[in-house]
Amino acid sequence: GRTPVTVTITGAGGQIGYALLFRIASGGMLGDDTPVRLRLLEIPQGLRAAEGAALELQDSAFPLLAHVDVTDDPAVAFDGANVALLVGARPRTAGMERGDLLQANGGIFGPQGRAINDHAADDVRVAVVGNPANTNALIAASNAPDVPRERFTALTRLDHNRALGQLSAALGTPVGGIRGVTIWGNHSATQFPDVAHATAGGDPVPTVLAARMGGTEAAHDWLVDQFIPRVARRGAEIIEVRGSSSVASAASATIDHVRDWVLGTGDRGWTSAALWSHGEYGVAEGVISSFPVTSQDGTWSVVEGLAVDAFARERIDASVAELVDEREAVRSLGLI
Ligand code: NAX
Repeated sequence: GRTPVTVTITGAGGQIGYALLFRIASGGMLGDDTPVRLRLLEIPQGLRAAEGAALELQDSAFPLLAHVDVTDDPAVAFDGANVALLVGARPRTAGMERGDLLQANGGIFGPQGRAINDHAADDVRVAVVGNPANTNALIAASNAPDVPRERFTALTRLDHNRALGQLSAALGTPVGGIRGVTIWGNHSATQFPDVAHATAGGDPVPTVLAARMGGTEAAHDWLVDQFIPRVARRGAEIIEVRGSSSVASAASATIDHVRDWVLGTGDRGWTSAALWSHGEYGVAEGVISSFPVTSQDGTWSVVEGLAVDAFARERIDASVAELVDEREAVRSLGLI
């Protein structure tokens, strides 16, 4: 058979880890013909939970699952990693300032970036899920000088999927019939879910919205007052309704992100992912910001040439300004 692909999952003993592992092991991420070897990284207090998940993986008898290792040593966890899913992070607790949060996460993502640099496979692809995801990805990338910057990404696919879900419900179009949605900027409340170039069932979404809502102004109001905040604050809504944060949808989005990255987006149009900026669309260089992206042969590319109107410009700039701010903060803390 084929050589197994090594997938490292940090925070594997946590909630998202638990939802991710079984989908990866059943072939949902890398395909039905690709065996996987899982390496689960936890901190000492999370090891038992990860070990328990490993027992259940064994009990699931997945034909594609070649091996599972559980460790609290990043050097072991990232050894030979082809795919690294950085899920474990330090959550913000009551009274914690942003500087404290970034400092604590720098203590995680700096060493993990170095371990990836020193131990991962040459083709390693990294997806950061743990928040603040974009800046954690920047810290990891900055601590891995031998790994191409393009291999460090942060997840905005959950935001993208949330936008698809909201549009689908508003328009009565199945999600599969909607294309050309973009999440720009940071995975935070400043993100900009953009439907200016989207189509539903082949029709331009702005036109369809205007027809349904009684004019372009009403459609714009719906976007500003309902759609954008609902998508950007969906995480809080899930906590309120479910009594716990997004887990299965976050794991599902992580699977989508890696599957599209490795296997390609094909003819399904673009999706969203946060990538190292080279200045595309006027986004500051050297922050990890969400863009419209396609993937081919294992490489993401930013979709070029989309028109950005004044409204979009303002929203993109505001979210990028937050990323630049976070970068300044981690720079002044000596984390990058
Ligand atoms: P949990 O608290 O259930 O799990 C996190 C796990 O990470 C814990 O088991 C903990 O022991 C472990 N961990 C902490 N530091 C570690 C380290 N240095 N090395 C290895 N493991 C470590 O959180 P969960 O619900 O799984 O969420 C994980 C992260 O995803 C959080 O940071 C959360 O904010 C983030 N999210 C990101 C989303 C996105 O779209 N980018 C959406 C969902 C989620 O909110």
